Amino acid sequence: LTLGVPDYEPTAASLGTHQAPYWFHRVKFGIFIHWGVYSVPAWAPVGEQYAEWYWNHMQLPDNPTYAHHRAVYGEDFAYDDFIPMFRAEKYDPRAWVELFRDAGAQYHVLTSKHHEGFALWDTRLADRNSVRMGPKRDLVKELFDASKQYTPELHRGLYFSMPEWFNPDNPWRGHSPRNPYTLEPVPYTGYTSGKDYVLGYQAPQMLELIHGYEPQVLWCDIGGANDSHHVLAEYFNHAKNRDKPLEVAVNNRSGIPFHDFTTPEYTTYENTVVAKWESSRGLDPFSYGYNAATPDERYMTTEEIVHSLVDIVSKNGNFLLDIGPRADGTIPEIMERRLRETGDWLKVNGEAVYDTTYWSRMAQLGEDLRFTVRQNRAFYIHSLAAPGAQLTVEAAVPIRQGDRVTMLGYDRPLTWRTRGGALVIDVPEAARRAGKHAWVFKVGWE
Ligand code: FUL
Repeated sequence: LTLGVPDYEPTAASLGTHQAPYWFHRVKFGIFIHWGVYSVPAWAPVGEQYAEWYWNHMQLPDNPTYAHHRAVYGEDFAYDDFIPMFRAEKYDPRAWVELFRDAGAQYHVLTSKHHEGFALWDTRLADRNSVRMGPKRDLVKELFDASKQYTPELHRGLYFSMPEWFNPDNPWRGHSPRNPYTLEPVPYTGYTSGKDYVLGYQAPQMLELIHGYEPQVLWCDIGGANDSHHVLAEYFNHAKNRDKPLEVAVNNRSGIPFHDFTTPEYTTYENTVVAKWESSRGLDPFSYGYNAATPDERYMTTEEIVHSLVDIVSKNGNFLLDIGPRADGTIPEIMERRLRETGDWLKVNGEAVYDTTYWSRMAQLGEDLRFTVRQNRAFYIHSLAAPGAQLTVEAAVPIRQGDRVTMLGYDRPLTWRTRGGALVIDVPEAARRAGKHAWVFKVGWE
């Protein structure tokens, strides 16, 4: 009798048998972290451009970052002159993961390497990494170690940019970073063809992460030239054949048609999408990396975060909410506050979020209502607006005589009736005042 599951092979048919693991369906809320050399200048036109694209933007004369860079640092200041200023001297990975947990998140995804090519781990493949330069620390390892030790219930993922901006085969060849003096592309690893880049550098780096750090999510970016059939087969086999098997998920940006989940960016889907998906965005109005120019009042409010989370989860998505730490490793106060406030809401209402599924009949909603379901146990109605004295739900809510209706965060059962096809719930003033951001009504089937 053989119970072994056969190994994955580097073919479309074999990879196609892999799916997002069950935990990835259950978790719903993760924290994305964009941190790198770009966290030093930390600048972009507010609400318009991604600050983590600084190196690219500073070389385009029509881009406001070009003028900003010259004014603040001077025209002789190259992007890599920021590296010694990226010191992470106040980086406290334990404080980070405990904050993520307190925010009610159940996974985190750190940029192991963004398009700038600066690795936050101890890669053998390039000197431009955080162990040899800048912080002189393995930032990825420290985060994973802290997470395993202090928040073992969290799942750990890594972002990885497939093409760096110098890669000859990358999709933005025309916008590759240039030496600011000669305007030549910057070939700092010495690869001159895309094939050498992929086989000699990109794939080996991904394997370093897979074997050395064991991310449970591999969040690839941009695609382009790749060896992803082999890399992902190895990823899945490594996870499966480990002493204590890991369940892992890969997104849809590894450059091949295979994926476990899709990734709408600064947007979500209009309706339920049954294949697993995850929407990401920054707390910043339009940046993943820290933009020091963004005033606090432009950040997402806690209400917007809660509404996004509820909307996404009700349509079968996960919400990967991004923060941009400063170059010293501190998390800006406004970001920390927003995460803690989100955690406060989830402490009361999390049972209507975690481990739920979408309602198959969610179509034709009003603006303000969303629904989630806990298998065989409960049906949840999320009101994104403060309810009046009665909440009327014009949908065929699965409720029977004798079912109990409650509001999360309010301890007394609520009276209800059906009128026509609608469910009408009486909402006492005290219940309305007990809630905020989204009021969650529970139809208990137990
Ligand atoms: C995009 C990148 O270009 C952004 O900088 C960011 O990392 C986002 C999550 O993916 O494609």
